[in-house]
Amino acid sequence: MKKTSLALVLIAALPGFALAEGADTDNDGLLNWEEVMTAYPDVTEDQFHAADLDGNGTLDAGEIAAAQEAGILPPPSDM
Ligand SMILES: [Ca+2]
Ligand SMILES: [Ca+2]
Repeated sequence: MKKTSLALVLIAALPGFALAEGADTDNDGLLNWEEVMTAYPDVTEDQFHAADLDGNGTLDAGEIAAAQEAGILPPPSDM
């Protein structure tokens, strides 16, 4: 299972995932609207829905990274 462990380490090293760790209060690896609202009060609900590319109500690491690039969420360096 060494390959799995390596993959997890690589995922944890992604900037988007590092951001989620600080704002992800229930530690499920996803940001829901309440977590985004709490961590980033400047983000509107419309922006949250725009960042939720698959519309499932939570932001995964990829959606967070895309939102950071789009300027919806602050980049990790601003944390
Ligand atoms: Ca969460
Ligand atoms: Ca989503």
